[in-house]
Amino acid sequence: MAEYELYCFAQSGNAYRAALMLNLIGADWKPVYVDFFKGGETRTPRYRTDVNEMGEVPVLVHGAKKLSQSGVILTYLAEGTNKFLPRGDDERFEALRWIIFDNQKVNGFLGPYRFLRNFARPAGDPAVMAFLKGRIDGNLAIVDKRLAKAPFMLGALPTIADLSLCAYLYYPADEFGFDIAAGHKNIAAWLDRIKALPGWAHPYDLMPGYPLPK
Ligand SMILES: N[C@@H](CCC(=O)N[C@@H](CS)C(=O)NCC(=O)O)C(=O)O
Repeated sequence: MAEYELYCFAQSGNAYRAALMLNLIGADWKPVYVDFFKGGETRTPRYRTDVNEMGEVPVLVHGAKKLSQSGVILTYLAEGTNKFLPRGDDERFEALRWIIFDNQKVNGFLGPYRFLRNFARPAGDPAVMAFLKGRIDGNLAIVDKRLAKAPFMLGALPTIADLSLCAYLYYPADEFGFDIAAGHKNIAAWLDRIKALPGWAHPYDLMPGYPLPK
């Protein structure tokens, strides 16, 4: 049995944060496929009782511990392995600040936008899509500006703040209908830097469930 198990599916950027971290730290891990699209597994009473009362992926199982919320999982892995760990109190709070901003305002809007565009039937209402797109553009610009100062979010080295923020940005541009990297040059260079780290893999290669059956 692998040391870590991660409940996930390929299309989930939220789960990708944890899967990427596990791969980058060279952990002994295996994915546990969650049938979100066809089976609605996260909404079943069994999932909510046995796996996660919040009805979400990712969920990390490590021995007797079962953790959800990607920010918590990233923190747990960083503290347990000393990798991608923010150093000292100032960096720790700074990482938390960006992880919360990301969850609410960057990938917190990108995830639903991509879902409504690609997977929801009927697809998202145009007014809702326009609202989300406006928020996404504004918030990506904030991240891009920050990345003009240093190679990674907190400075010279990558931390869990970077692994959180990149969650949806490696998915194909046509799933969003706009090219994030093309519009934000500092984000594009930063994505290349993360991609160059040993152990990096694309979400569709790292987690099960791609492509979706017709
Ligand atoms: N803030 C959470 C978000 C998790 C989340 O929304 N996961 C989605 C998949 S991308 C999910 O499981 N949704 C299930 C549902 O809404 O029923 C995290 O970072 O882990």
